[in-house]
Amino acid sequence: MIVKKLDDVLGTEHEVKGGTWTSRRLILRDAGMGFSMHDTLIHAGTETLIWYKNHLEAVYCIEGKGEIEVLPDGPTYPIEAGTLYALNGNEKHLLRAEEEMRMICTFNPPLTGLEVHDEDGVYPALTE
Ligand code: 9YT
Repeated sequence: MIVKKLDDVLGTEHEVKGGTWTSRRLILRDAGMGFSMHDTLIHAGTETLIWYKNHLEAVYCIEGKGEIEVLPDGPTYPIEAGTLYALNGNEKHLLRAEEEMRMICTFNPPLTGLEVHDEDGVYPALTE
């Protein structure tokens, strides 16, 4: 059994900063759970291009406000505390934060820990 607090991750290599977000990675691949789980901040006033070609991601907003625009043609959905979105079709999207958004993100397959987006908003596929 794993018991962890957000404080255990802050200031470690598992507090990963992207240009527009900070991801506090709580459960990673080495936990053997089959998914990873992150407590992620999307910074206010930002727009992030994301395209998880190699992962499925579900995101549950617990604080803040923004929107997600599915590319290339929409739709655009508002996001607030209590909104979940699940990218079950590897959708390319733009994530905008009007206020700082705090999101609980789960990835399948799990991230190993240190991934940041490439220029297309992609995390690499795992190679053994
Ligand atoms: C919602 C989202 O995908 N934000 C980017 C960061 C990512 N979720 C992560 O690595 O925690």
